[in-house]
Amino acid sequence: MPQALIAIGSNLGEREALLHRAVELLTASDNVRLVVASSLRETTPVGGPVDQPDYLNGAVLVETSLSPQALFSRLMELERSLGRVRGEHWGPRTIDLDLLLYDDVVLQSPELTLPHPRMVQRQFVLAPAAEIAGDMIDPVTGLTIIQLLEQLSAGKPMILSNVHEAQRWVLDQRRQGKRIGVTPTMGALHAGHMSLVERSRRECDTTVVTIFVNPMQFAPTEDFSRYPRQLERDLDMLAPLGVDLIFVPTVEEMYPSQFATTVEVRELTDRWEGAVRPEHFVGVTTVVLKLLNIIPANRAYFGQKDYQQYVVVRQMAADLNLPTEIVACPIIRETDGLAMSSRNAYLSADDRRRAVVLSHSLRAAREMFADGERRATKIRDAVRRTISDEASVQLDYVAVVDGETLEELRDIRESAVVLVAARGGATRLIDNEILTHDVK
Ligand code: PH2
Ligand code: MG
Ligand code: MG
Repeated sequence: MPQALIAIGSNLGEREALLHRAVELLTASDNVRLVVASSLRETTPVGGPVDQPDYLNGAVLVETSLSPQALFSRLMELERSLGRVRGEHWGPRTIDLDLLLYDDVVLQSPELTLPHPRMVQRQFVLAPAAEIAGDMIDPVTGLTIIQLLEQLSAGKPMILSNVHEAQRWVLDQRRQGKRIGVTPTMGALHAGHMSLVERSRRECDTTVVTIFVNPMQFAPTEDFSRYPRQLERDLDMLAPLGVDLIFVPTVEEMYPSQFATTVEVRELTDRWEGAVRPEHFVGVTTVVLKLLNIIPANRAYFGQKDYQQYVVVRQMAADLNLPTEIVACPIIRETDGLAMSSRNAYLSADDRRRAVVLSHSLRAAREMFADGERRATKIRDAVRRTISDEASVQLDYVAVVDGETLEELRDIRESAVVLVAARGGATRLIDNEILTHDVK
């Protein structure tokens, strides 16, 4: 039979008697059976009016044949029958019965959200829940109640999966005058991501990381389903960095079934990656705009590794007057020069060794430029030859482009960007190099 975890609380009237009565009434019928109840503890009110009395909080685990909605309605009925009057938001209440988890159900409906969207932010909920159901898993983060509690108590980042909770949290930070930095990621974090987060930590007061493998930016033939997902490892990597919030929405949360809007940056997205991956950038700009609306940050950090993505996102931000500054951070490389990417994990040992040809070819371009070569075609052809020499790496394109328009150049004046894309085995690899006078 399904198990449901319920938080109970009271800060008005005979608190203890009310809580016992609620559990008794809830588990009196055959369709709800008590598995275990936690101890009750005094807690300081969180939120709501300033001088409200302390709460008594606990949690109960039940087995039930009721559906989540039916159980939820039952809890509401009980609240009414025990004198709960709905008045002030977060005001004092004789009884509060919150459905936290119902097996591994993830649900988003106007009346009921599962898991409970504020569960992970609240010590007064997680502590009694950990006492009786520490191993129960939050189906959104995959973390146990005990892990969520540890995460919260150690001053570790808040993990939110609910759009409105995340938005409310960030808006509250902004009201406190904090400068917010956000690093949007698809998880499978590596040193490149870490460098973005570190920069955000240096430049901003509050640092947010989003982890969302965005289905809209993958074509049906691409690697959405096998894209690496390793949230626990990602959280461990972020732990020492001092991140404040990690936003990990579900696909249903980001794209409910009636979702209908896309954002397209024209022209810049026709070329290069856009030509090889036709719908890709629409997916990117749509999700980035959504993420920046949910996390209204002062700055958003992107890797220069995805150079065209950076230019496209910057164009969108300018065109749509986003208040967020789009920042690009330098490419972080493996010791042999391979640009870090979550997709490098797909490479076989052989392909991994050969993949270094991309960064080698770019180094050659940099040297030619340093030696005074300004004919873009000469540089492009040299890069192309280097990559073609590695027979097992299939070249998609090499281009020497203007860093803003992404149009191919004939002659380089101030600066240029060399873009390369290739396939090593089945894995797509991209890299780039900015050529400028003043650096190096
Ligand atoms: N419930 C709230 C708001 N604040 N604070 C404590 N300590 N305990 C609660 O149960 C509680 C609260 C709204 O449901
Ligand atoms: Mg409630
Ligand atoms: Mg509550």
